[in-house]
Amino acid sequence: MTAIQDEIGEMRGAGYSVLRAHFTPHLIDACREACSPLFLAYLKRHGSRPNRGPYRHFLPMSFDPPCFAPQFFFDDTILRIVRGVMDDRVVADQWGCDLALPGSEYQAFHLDYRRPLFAEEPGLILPAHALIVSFALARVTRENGPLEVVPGSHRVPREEALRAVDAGGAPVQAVPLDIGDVLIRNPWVLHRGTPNTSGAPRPLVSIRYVRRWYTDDSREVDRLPRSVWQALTPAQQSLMRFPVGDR
Ligand SMILES: O=C(O)CCC(=O)C(=O)O
Repeated sequence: MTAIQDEIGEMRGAGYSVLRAHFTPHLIDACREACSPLFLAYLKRHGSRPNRGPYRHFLPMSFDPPCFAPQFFFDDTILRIVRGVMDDRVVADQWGCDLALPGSEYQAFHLDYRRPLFAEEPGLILPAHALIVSFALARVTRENGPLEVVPGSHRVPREEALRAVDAGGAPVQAVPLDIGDVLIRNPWVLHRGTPNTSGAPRPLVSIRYVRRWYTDDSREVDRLPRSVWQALTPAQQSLMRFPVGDR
């Protein structure tokens, strides 16, 4: 089995996988330096209205380089895994950041979807039609709130998986991340944010890839500047489902 097939196997079984030291630190450093002032400006405007629970914000990421880098979206290994789990026609449709601020607490375990694909069969277990690819702009340790996941819970009806977690009968795994590590996860894996007891925000950036037939605009996205769009190859453009701006 190749390494890619191993990762695809992990995604099918556990529902998540971490590629260690995958992105070069200078890409992450450049992203963090450019985004930090934008995060501060966002918090100035919206800080009193957290949208993911107390002291937690999900905000759209800028597509202005170097917040945006093509390497984040078009990485060959990541795309081979994402396409291997779903199919060759996937598109990216979300680019955002979960900012867990000091003071944030445990979230309830949850899945990341608003509506089941088939409302009449909410417990139906289906192959993945979305995957979330995340990387952190600061090391994620026990102190600043790693994501916790319940491996394999995407293969169990949600109510049953939640009952098992409540009863302490399901394994819960914290996912600390170093700079450059990439977490790929099925959003149907039960997960929660954990408390940030450090003195600094914990930014976790995410790209969502979905099967081309799936649409859902539940999360705000920024416009892709026209100049950035025009610099992409046709193959890259066909992977991007984002509004393109005028400039
Ligand atoms: O930021 C985190 O650690 C988790 C956030 C999350 O899962 C959510 O808000 O849905």
